[in-house]
Amino acid sequence: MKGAEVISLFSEILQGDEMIVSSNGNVSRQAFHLLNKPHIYLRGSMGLPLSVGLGLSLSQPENKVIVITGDGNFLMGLGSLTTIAHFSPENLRIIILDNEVYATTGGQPTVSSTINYKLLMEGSGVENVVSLTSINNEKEVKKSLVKLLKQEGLQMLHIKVERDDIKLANIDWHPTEITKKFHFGHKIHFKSS
Ligand SMILES: Cc1ncc(C[n+]2csc(CCOP(=O)(O)OP(=O)(O)O)c2C)c(N)n1
Repeated sequence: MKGAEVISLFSEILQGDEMIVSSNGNVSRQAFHLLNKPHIYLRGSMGLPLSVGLGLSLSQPENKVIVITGDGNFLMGLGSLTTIAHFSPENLRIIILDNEVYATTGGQPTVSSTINYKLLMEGSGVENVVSLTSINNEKEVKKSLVKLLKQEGLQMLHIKVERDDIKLANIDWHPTEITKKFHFGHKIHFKSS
């Protein structure tokens, strides 16, 4: 399966009130076009989806927060993995779409091919980890996504995906617009100090 195919599969099983954080580049573009709802589509700097997902899950404990990240982004923000495992937010789910490259910028290899994700995440203290290391297993991927949404507690799902070179249009919402639409769409009100 390709990353975009996983995201569209995923969009079929969402219940509607989940909060999604997608990593910058292709993953955010694909999520933006396929999910077509107000979520946090990160743009610009890499490496932030784990920390943004952690902050969001702690500040919005009533909502399920789902981070969808490329392997490049996940690895750049790896320090947050141990913090996430330590605080273990019940409402947080992390999905890694691992194509072993920085596809957005032309396919330079990441260091993903030599990482054992299950060991990495479990060693950091995450208890519920699934790592799908064979590509193209749609049935298995769907089953794991359904389980990820249903099962209680912090969970991480690592999925090897095929490299996808299709260039998608940029996200045509400015980051401030993304934030405003997200707040409005999920009825989040911040108290002014
Ligand atoms: C700090 C930083 N470094 C580099 C870039 C350039 N850049 C944008 S997306 C991207 C690749 C992201 O890789 P990954 O998360 O694996 O997703 P993929 O592109 O494979 O879908 C890179 C290198 C950036 N935006 N920010």
